[in-house]
Amino acid sequence: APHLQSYKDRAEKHTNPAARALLRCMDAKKSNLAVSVDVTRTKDFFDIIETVAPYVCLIKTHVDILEDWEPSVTAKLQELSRMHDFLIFEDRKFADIGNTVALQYSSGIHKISDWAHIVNAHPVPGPSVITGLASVGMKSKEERGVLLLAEMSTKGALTTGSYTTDAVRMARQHREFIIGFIAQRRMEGIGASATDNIADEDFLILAPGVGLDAKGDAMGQQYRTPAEVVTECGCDVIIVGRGIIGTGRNIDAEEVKRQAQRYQSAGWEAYENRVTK
Ligand code: BMP
Repeated sequence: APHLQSYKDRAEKHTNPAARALLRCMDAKKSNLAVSVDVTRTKDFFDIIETVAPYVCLIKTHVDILEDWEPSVTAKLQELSRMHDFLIFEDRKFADIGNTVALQYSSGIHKISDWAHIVNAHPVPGPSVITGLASVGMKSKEERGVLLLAEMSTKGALTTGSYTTDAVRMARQHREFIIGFIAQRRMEGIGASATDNIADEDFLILAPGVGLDAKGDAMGQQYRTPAEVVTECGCDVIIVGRGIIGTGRNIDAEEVKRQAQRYQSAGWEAYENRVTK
């Protein structure tokens, strides 16, 4: 089972270049921490990224919330990604017909496929959402991969039961491009039939809804600790936003750095407790 293997071993075996790059980076930096940089001003966005960069394997963005976005933002983001060795995940949550998501991924002002190593998609439209994204991402010369949202962290989410199982089945049909899931637990083997070759299945599980102090927010978000998420539930990457960046206003760089270090150690310790068991 992949979750008992080291990130390093999994990096060597994985067939998708973006998944390989992420696992390699996690091993090299001893970090399974992704920071979600949910701020509206470009200056704060880069101040946070430069502060947390040494402690993360991945920076998660919502570029559509930046008020003063301009094309140079993504050029600078890519430069920082190379300089500090982290991957970029645009949390775009595509959820439309194949033709539309292909355009949303490649075009518009953000041209996401030019700079994001990883994006995500809701499985709700069925396999066409994957076909659409793959028509762009699989043609790229760069490392590209997609995560399906198999579960959400919010109270009352509809992503349960057969919806989640069917999401895993959809991913299994496109393992060269679907590198894993946004989810709250491991998904390998779920919904598999006897004819599925699941022995070498290695889906990365990236889990949002992680916090060491708060249990939730006023809008339905629910938090669990890195130990619950990584050791008990077998997730690979912890995604942390406000636990590290605070409210996103009046950013205190020293505090952001302290929290990033704290979550990096907690996430790594939770991983070590899992693989050495
Ligand atoms: P925070 O740690 O501040 O609650 O932020 C969580 C981040 O993860 C947000 O950017 C949100 O869009 C994202 N997210 C989530 O919280 N739950 C999900 O199920 C899926 C997400 O993408």
